[in-house]
Amino acid sequence: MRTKLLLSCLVFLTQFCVFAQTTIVIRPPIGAGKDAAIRSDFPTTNFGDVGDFIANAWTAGDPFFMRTYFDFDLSVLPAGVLITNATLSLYGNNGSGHHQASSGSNESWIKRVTTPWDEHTVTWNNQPQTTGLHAVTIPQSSYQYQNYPSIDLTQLIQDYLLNPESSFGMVFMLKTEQTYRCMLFCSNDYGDLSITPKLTITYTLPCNTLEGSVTYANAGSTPLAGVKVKLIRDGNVLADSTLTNESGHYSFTVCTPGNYTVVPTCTLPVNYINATDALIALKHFVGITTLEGVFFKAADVNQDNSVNSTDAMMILQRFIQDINTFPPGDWCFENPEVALPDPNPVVLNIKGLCYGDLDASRVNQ
Ligand SMILES: [Ca+2]
Ligand SMILES: [Ca+2]
Ligand SMILES: [Ca+2]
Repeated sequence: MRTKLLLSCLVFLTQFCVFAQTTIVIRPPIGAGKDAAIRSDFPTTNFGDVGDFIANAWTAGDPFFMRTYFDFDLSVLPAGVLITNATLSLYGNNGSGHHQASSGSNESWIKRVTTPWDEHTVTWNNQPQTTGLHAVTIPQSSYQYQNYPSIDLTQLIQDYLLNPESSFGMVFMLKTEQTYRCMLFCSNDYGDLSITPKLTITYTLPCNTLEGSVTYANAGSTPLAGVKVKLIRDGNVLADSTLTNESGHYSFTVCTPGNYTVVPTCTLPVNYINATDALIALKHFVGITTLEGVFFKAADVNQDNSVNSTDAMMILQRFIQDINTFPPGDWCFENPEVALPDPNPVVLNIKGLCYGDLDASRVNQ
């Protein structure tokens, strides 16, 4: 029983091991949002710039219907977010002759749109397709110009993010399109930004696993055990540190967004610096070979961002023990960078070399 309880707690903790909650409000400037009404008795006319955000069934001589397609730019959300809450706010439009309280219920739908549409070409005849999955009900209004400041779209927005290839905004339409029913709000084109449609989203991100191995840059990729690996956030914050295990493996759990750099530091003994290493530096200098990556870094023993005869000479001096250190120290590593959070586990394998050991002949002692 205790084990079971403990396991449940662990599952609970794992599920709730997430980045802190973030809330954003999406309300584009007037005219910069995406919404358009369509009307059945003007089946080829676009109403992309009207101030009405409308779902109705009315008459103008003959009966007609109106629906409103709309979308919010969700690209402002980081990839992989978990939506904890999404609220749509719609505000009553009293600048029009339409009425909400009318014959029969004006209860309406908000459904996800599954095919593309354009704000300035969508019409009744070419309106996109929708799905009823997790469709949201806007309940019947109690009075004219009623505001609906907290319509819960949490599940619908999560669907939207999980199915980007089939999510193109939403439609607002009456549940029963029967004459003299209407629900009317202000669109993004309405002249008062404070009552245009607004989407408020609260989200979290799962913590990231950041792991990899630290190995010597030789043919066998010899694991470097006991290497201290520091995790630096945004250039100067020491976020965490750990030691590599016998396989050279390291692992971090990261729950704070930021730009991370992995910085191994090593005090293992340096050996096998010899004339061959100096020759490799010289070959690079004269263009016979090209040193790249951590090999270039390890060859630049005086750390002046070039590899030349001065470096070759210093490597020789180290070989004959004329000097016993290089200006930047004994070890250099790749220092990979990654922006977190990332929806997937991040693997960063890191190569290291002793400064000067350009044929990677060092052996573990
Ligand atoms: Ca519009
Ligand atoms: Ca140099
Ligand atoms: Ca060597």
